[in-house]
Amino acid sequence: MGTDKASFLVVANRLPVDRVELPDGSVSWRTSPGGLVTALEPVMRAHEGAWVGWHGAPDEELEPFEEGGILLVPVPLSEGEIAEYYEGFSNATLWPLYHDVVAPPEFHREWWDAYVKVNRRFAERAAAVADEGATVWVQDYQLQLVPQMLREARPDLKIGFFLHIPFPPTELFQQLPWRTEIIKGLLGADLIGFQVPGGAQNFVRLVRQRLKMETSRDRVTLPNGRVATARAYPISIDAKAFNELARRPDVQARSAEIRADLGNPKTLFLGVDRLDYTKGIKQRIRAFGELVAEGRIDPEETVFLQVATPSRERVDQYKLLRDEIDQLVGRINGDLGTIGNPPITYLHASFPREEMAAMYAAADVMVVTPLRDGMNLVAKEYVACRDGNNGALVLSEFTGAAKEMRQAYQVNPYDINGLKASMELALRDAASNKARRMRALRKTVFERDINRWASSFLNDLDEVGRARDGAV
Ligand code: ADQ
Repeated sequence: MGTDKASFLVVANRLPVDRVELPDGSVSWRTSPGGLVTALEPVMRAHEGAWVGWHGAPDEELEPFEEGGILLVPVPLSEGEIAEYYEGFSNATLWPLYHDVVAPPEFHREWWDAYVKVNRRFAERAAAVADEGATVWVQDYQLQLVPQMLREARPDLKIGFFLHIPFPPTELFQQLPWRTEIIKGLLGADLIGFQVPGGAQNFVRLVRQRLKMETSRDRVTLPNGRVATARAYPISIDAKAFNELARRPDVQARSAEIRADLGNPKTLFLGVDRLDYTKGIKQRIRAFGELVAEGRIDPEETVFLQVATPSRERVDQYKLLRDEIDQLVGRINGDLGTIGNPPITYLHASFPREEMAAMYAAADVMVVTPLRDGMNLVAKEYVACRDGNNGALVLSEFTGAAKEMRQAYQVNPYDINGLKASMELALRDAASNKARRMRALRKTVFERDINRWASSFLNDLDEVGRARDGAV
């Protein structure tokens, strides 16, 4: 990589690598297999790309290093900053506020101060690494001030921002004591991407109402004449790769083994989530429990497998949720199970992609019931793995994915009776109906994959950036 400057940069809270210790005791890094990394890898390679982010350990300064053709630029975070910037402001203020306040957001001035300080550090690192005229793509709610900070330091850059979580209705956003600073932070970008058109519209409306700036459809004209554009780019997955994974003989064999281990039920319901209060896990488990209790589902024939990845375990709301789900599952299994036949199998663990694909391939009904979700990739992963056009997707209308996945069995997860009815329909619907729905869903997921997401954002960024420079 001859130079320590890059012409394409991603700035995200986390670097896309995890530290691994090798048998000889030396330390190495392994790329974490997220969709974002896969999608951006070709762009990274073609442009001598760099990724700026925290490497995952507190109180540690690391020099930039190269891994898999990408220059990784670690940003240090102290123990206190992790508590205040990450667990605090990002995950206990912004996360609940942006997800319809399904948990009460906490507002603390010290958390905000840490958020500003850490955002500045990310912006400084990015400014130091970016080549003249480089493209910088800032990711997500942890770094909403970075676009403006970067713009001030480096007006030559093309700056894009993508928000992976919902942008809230203006009435909720207004609760934030630092609402003006956040909007101004985002407006530092040339292109601000959201998961759904409603998010972009909410943002533009806020700019007009609060900052009295001139707006026209998806464009905002700042007082200095610069234009920032706000548009929707629904994120997706590498559908082809998921499909191929699910078809692999070893994954198929594992899929059969999972069903056998669950007692070869006639029907397997599946839930897969990060353990988060936005995901509606309690609602779906309660609905399933009631269906069993009322005799509408026979637990001898039908079982529910729920897997939840441990997440944000030091944030209070997440500890509480974990206990509540443990209790709920325990109560249902205690009341309704028989020896060797618990209606619900619950695993609090993270699994490799192969295992996820095997579970998706095994499941007859996938239940995705968030109370609010920016997109929800699990719904798309399930569909990508249903090679035989069988299976059914129950999907909350409050996910970004619901906007594209119209043929899912859509539900309002707050309406437990409605949810029960839809779960039952997904179980009993005619095979021909399920196949028709699944075919349509698969078409959408394969056409609009992660590569299309990345290239449409980056093409638009290029275009709005060139328009700014007066080149078009
Ligand atoms: P998340 O809230 O994390 O993402 P989601 O989009 O569903 O939600 O992605 C979860 C990912 O984690 C999926 O790829 C899934 O396979 C994986 N996963 C879940 N449980 C797992 C387990 N037990 N073991 C291993 N892997 C597991 C945020 C937003 C979403 C948005 C994405 C991408 O909240 O709305 O879709 O970013 O923008």
